[in-house]
Formats: sequence, structure tokens, C-alpha cells
Amino acid sequence: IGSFFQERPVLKNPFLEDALLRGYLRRHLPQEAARSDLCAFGERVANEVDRWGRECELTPPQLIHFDPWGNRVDHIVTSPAWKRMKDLSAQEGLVAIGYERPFGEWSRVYQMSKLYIFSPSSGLFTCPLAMTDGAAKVLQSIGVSWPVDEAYSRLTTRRPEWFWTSGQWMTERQGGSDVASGTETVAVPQSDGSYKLHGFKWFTSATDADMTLTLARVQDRTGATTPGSRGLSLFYAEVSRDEGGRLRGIEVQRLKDKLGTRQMPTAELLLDGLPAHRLSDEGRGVASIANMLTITRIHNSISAAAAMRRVVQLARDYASRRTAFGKLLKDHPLHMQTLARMEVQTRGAFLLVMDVCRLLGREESGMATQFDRYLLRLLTPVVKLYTGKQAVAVVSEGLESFGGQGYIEDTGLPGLLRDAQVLSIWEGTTNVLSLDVLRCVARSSGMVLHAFFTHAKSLLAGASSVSSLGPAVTAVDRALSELETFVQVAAKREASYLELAA
Ligand code: MFK
Ligand code: FAD
Repeated sequence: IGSFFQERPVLKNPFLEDALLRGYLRRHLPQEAARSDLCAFGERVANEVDRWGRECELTPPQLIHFDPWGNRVDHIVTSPAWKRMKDLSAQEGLVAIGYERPFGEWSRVYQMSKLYIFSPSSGLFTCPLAMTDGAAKVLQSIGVSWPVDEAYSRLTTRRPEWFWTSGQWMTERQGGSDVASGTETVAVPQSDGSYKLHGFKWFTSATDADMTLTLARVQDRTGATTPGSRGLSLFYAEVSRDEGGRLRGIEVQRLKDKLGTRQMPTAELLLDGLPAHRLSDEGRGVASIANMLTITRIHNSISAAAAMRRVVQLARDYASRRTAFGKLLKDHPLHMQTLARMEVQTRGAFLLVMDVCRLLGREESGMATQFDRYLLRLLTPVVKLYTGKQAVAVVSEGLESFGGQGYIEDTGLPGLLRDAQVLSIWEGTTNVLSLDVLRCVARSSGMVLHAFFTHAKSLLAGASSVSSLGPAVTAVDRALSELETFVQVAAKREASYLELAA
């Protein structure tokens, strides 16, 4: 039968293993406190958290509709590991750091570096964290006062027993991309100024959240609502139970049976009188939730870059353990060329995402120029759409680099590919984000593009010794000289897509 057994790839401290991350932080965030925290966290991820992530995959959530006596309870039962992830997230400040801002304008880079280390081992707990961070940002931008002051403090705490996660319930059956015309949920005003929501939310992830932000149409006295984007308002609702243990105003219809992200519950929810508070002015729902979209899209991009980095790390380790044709894989130039190409993609993704995190940090600490704000607005959809696609390609290539073992379920590797596939779908599909780019180009009269090409020009000037960048310099100069045409095309395209959609 033979006595040979292949050695498995070993996950080592993802911070220490990542020369690019460490180099980036040395340049921009050299504080020892950040370095030692990331190093300690990396150790914890490799030796403890990664196991929990696997446990989340092996023990997916279940929905229990009724108790033994026939009472409707709608309990979403999650694994102990999933619950540990929640406590860990609070203790490590995975959301809190963005609001404590320990390193001023570099705080988002620090927070996102932790999430980058955590993400592939997190059992998808990064999903509720993204939405929690997005919700905190929305509450902060609207103003932290009643009825959301306690919620804000819970979303941004480091105390596990106080920590809340948030949902983001936007998608309905008729529209996930097109929430503006697809949203049917209505908000019925109550005499005390609050509302009750009635409708059906078709995708709600991490549905064990403690609160949510959601969109609905306010009914007037006759029961009528305003169609389209101008009829949508933003609401805050807590997920709570009555004395009988029943969810207040919510029925969990079922859990989705998904290709990946199986570690976390994604449910269809019937809202049947869910108590809620309106946070935005009437009709300003989409614009008000846009801050959440910005944050969750940046988290998505971090997860994409992290998935690539993880598969590259494991593939490199494996290449030093597996022998084929008489030598280790790492000694086969063709195999190393494949890994090098993956490495280049991963580096590009990492640097682009980190630059967006840098811009976010500048904006939040009041350091951003108008130029930075334009760049942040443009690059957020660009980085999300680009890294979402890259992650699927790089992780797929990564699986191949383990040969047949890359396809074997209990190596844990196939889960990386399944979970990468969602990154280009949720939080705006690639096409929808491309239209978002046109939207911001047209609505800023091209200023976002001007900022982008000027930024590119200055980066290229800094690398003028690299002769192969010549064509890029010419392309950027040409783009700047033809900016006017770009803007006209973007405005026309945006207008025609909107006409088509109407
Ligand atoms: C693991 C890591 C991560 C992830 C966790 C994820 C968990 C899964 C969660 C989800 O998937 S939640 C659902 C996410 N859904 C989407 O992302 C929806 C995708 N569709 C779009 O993004 C559409 O473009 C959009 C719904 C925004 C179109 O809506 P409208 O109302 O038809 O757009 P309109 O009229 O152009 O814009 C309305 C206002 O919003 C405008 O402001 P003003 O009225 O002040 O001019 C826009 O400028 C503003 N706006 C729209 N998109 C914006 C934005 N502002 C800033 N940034 C944006 N991206
Ligand atoms: P559609 O909008 O029907 O898109 C179908 C196709 O049409 C796509 O390829 C899209 O790119 C294309 N398309 C649409 N409009 C245009 C256009 N104008 N021009 C060109 N192409 C276009 N949503 C939530 O609100 N909360 C959640 O927690 C949540 N969790 C999710 C979890 C998972 C695992 C998944 C898979 C989805 C989740 N979603 C959630 C829903 C997700 O955000 C939507 O599925 C997504 O935004 C796409 O919307 P849709 O499904 O309606 O697709």
C-alpha cells in the first residue's frame, strides 16, 4: 500500500508571513503598538481562530421554526465557534478601532490590516462585522442621539457582553441591484412617531444580528406610497423577542441553501409589523445608506485581497513540501511562475485596497482634501468590483497549485473558492458598480476622474526610473487631455442606463 503520506500545508502567523503588509505598515504606521498587536493577533489566528473558522463551516446554522409544543420560535442556531468569533471581534476591536481612532488618519489602515489577517480564518464572521461597521458609520453620520445612541455604543464597544452586530436588509424579491424600484416594504406611521414595517426581505445575512438598517416606503394617511428612489427612507430596527419568546414583528421564512458562505445564516424574512424608527428624511433612504455601502464595499475588498493572500501563503508552503518529478515544486520554474503571477495579483489588490483605506481614514479624521474625497468616491466601487473578480481567479488558480488535494473538501481549501465567488455578487454586482463609477463621474462633472488621473500621474512620476512604465505615462497624459470627452460619455451612458431602467 505504501508508507508515503503527503505533508499538509501549514498556516503560519499571517502577519509575520506577509512581507508586503509588514513593509507597508513600516512605511506608513511604524508605531510599535500596532506592530505588536498585529503580530500577536496573527499568532492567535494561526493557532486558535483558524480552527474555529473551520468549525463554523462544519457546523452550519440551522433554523428551528417551532418549539416542541408547537409554538413558533424561529431560532437560528449557530455553532459555539460562531459565538466565539463574536466575542473575539469585540475584544480585538475589529469594529471599535475604526471609531476609537488610536492612530489618527491611519486607524482604518490598522483596523483593516487586522481584518485582512482575520478574514480567511473568520468563518465569514467578517460579513456581520462589515455590516456592523457600516451601520456604525451611518449612525455616526446621522448623529448619535436617541433612539440610536445605545446601539452606536454597542456596535463600537470592545466589551463582548455589550457588543451588537447589525444587519443590512436591502434586497427584496424584485430588486437587489434595483432597490429603488424593487422595494415593496411599507412603513406605517404610529401615533408615537415610530413606524411598523411590513414587507419581505429576500436576502438577510448574519440574520442572528441584534439590530438592522433597512429601507421602506412611508405610507401616507390613505395608505399610498411614493414609488422609486424618492419614496425610500432609511429605518433602524432592533431584533428582539416578546415574553413568549417570539420574534417581534419578524418571521424567518427559511435559510438559504448557498454555494458558499455556509458558515453564516442568510435568511428570507417576513416583516410583519416590525417596530422601527426612521433615521433619514423621507425619500432620502438610498443616499443615507450610501455610507454603509462605502464601508461594506471596502470590507469586501479586504476580504478579497485576504483570500488571495491566504491561498498564496498556503501554496508557497506546499511548494516547499511536495515533490514531483524528483524535486520539490518550488524548484520547478513553471510552478514558481504560476505562484509569482498569483503573488503579483495579490500585491496589486492589497496596495489598491490599502490606498482606499488610507483615504477613508483621512476623510474620517478630517484630514481629507477635496481631491482625497473624489478619489475615495471613485476608487471604492472600482476596488470592490476589481478585487471581487480577481479573488475568484486567484483562489481558483491557488486550488490547482495543490493538485487533486485542492479539490478535497476536508483540506478546507474548496471553501476558500466557494466563499470567494460571492464577493463579486453581494454589495453590488460588477455591472452595477461599473454604473456607480459612471454615476460619480457624471455627478462630479468629471472631477473624480481628474483626481484619479492626477494621482496616477504623480505616482508614475515617483517611479520615473522604471522604463516599462512609459506607455502608462502616455495613457494617463492622454486621458487627462481627453477628460472632457470622458465626462460627456459617462453622463450620456448614465442617462441612457437610467432611461433603460425606468
Ligand atoms: C465579507 C465582507 C463583506 C461583506 C458583507 C456583505 C453582506 C451582504 C450584504 C449585501 O449584499 S447588502 C445589499 C447590498 N446592495 C447593494 O449594494 C445594492 C446595489 N445597487 C446599487 O448600489 C444601486 O446603484 C443603488 C441601489 C444605489 C441605486 O439606487 P438609486 O436610488 O436608483 O440611485 P440614485 O437615484 O442614482 O441615487 C440616490 C442617491 O444615493 C444619490 O444621492 P443624491 O440624491 O444626494 O444625489 C446618489 O448620489 C446616492 N448614491 C448612490 N450610490 C452611492 C451614492 N452615494 C455615495 N456612494 C454610492 N455608492
Ligand atoms: P439582479 O439585480 O437581478 O442582477 C442580475 C444580473 O443583472 C447581475 O449580473 C447584474 O450585474 C445584472 N444587472 C442588474 N442591473 C443591471 C444594469 N442596470 N445594467 C447591467 N447589468 C445589470 N442583500 C441584503 O440586502 N442583505 C444581505 O445581508 C444580503 N446577503 C446576501 C448573501 C448572499 C450569500 C448573497 C448571494 C446575496 C446577499 N444579498 C444580501 C443580496 C445581494 O446584495 C444581491 O443579490 C445583489 O445585490 C444582486 O441583486 P439581485 O440578486 O437582485 O440581482
